[in-house]
Amino acid sequence: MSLTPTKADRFSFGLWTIGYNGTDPFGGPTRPDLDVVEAVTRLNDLGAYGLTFHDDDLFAFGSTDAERQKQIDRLKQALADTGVIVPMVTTNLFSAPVFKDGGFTSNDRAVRRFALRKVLRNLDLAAELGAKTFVMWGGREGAEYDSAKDVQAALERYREAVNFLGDYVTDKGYDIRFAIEPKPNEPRGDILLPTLGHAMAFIETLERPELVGINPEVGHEQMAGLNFTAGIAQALYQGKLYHIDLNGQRGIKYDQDLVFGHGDLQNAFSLVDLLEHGGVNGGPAYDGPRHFDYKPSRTEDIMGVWDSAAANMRMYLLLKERAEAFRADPEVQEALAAARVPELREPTLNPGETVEQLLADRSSYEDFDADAYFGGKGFGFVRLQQLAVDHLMGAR
Ligand code: DIG
Ligand code: MN
Ligand code: MN
Repeated sequence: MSLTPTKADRFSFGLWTIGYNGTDPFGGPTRPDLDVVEAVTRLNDLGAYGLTFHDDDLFAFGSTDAERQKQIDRLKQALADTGVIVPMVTTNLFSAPVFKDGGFTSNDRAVRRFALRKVLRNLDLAAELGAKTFVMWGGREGAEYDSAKDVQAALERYREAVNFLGDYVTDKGYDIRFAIEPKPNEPRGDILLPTLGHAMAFIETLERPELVGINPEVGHEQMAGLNFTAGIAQALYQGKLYHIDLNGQRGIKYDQDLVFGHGDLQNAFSLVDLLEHGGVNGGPAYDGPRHFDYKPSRTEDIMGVWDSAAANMRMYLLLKERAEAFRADPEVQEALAAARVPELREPTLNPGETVEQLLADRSSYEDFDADAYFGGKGFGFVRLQQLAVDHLMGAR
């Protein structure tokens, strides 16, 4: 298996990631701004297939129509020159001061209407560029103080906005689906729809739930102390994994946006194993972009930026190679069987079994020897885990 990224791997990057100039809450930029043409050119050279962006990444907030169009035209030319595509577009409803209390759920109704207009315009651009996914990360939708935000009303405003946007893309005939990106906090003290579970529950309240999925980010679920791979498994189970933000996070702290795999490496391994082998007959479970939403560390120079972009793709391909070997290992298959992992796919009830039939089956209860589990045969999960770590470390 090759470790050289190709467009067939569907690796994509946010313009805001490689373009991150190092500014953080405690210090200014450590790198100059990155031009979009340079970004597309270099990503293409590295083997990436896609570039994603917020409107404000491509042209500054408040740009004139002429300034906006110039940047769009430059991007289009760079895409034509390289074959790089735009799989996803998203809107910045979090940087400008006007959004200091959010966009769709600002207490200020005029701001909410302004946010809707900004998104409508960006949806037209997304359609023009052929993007199939429109991400909505509500980074500023939330509060620091419980009394300051009527969360029930905020959810209703968010629902109103997403229903309206769903009507818009449907009426325009755009081939676009929405993906809500959860995050528990930062920059707001608490962000609305903080985890993928909250987001998936919310989607079920919408007029067109089939138009809306989720764009979970590794570090965001892990900031909430959750297992990202398990969350992705539920998103897949519910058919709601419309996009994914890959990066790294080392524990419950501020959003680190590290290179993919540079945080919880074992969970990165199980995630790639799930994406690549969690589908029918052990095939891929997800066929969308492998999108990196990370920040090249503030300590790096521009060479470090491109090294970090390459590192994301290398990490994915290395983990994909290890997962391949893990699944092909006869001893792993034997350990999986001993741990009865495949048995979980067997329905608990017999086909069409009724309550009466279950009650009549004495082996299910009356004759079932629960005591035999004390001191009895274990599941061998630790041996299985060591086999996984052996493969992860290239020891097999
Ligand atoms: C942060 O994790 C968010 C924003 O960067 C963007 O709106 C979204 C797109 O992936 N991720
Ligand atoms: Mn993040
Ligand atoms: Mn993200």
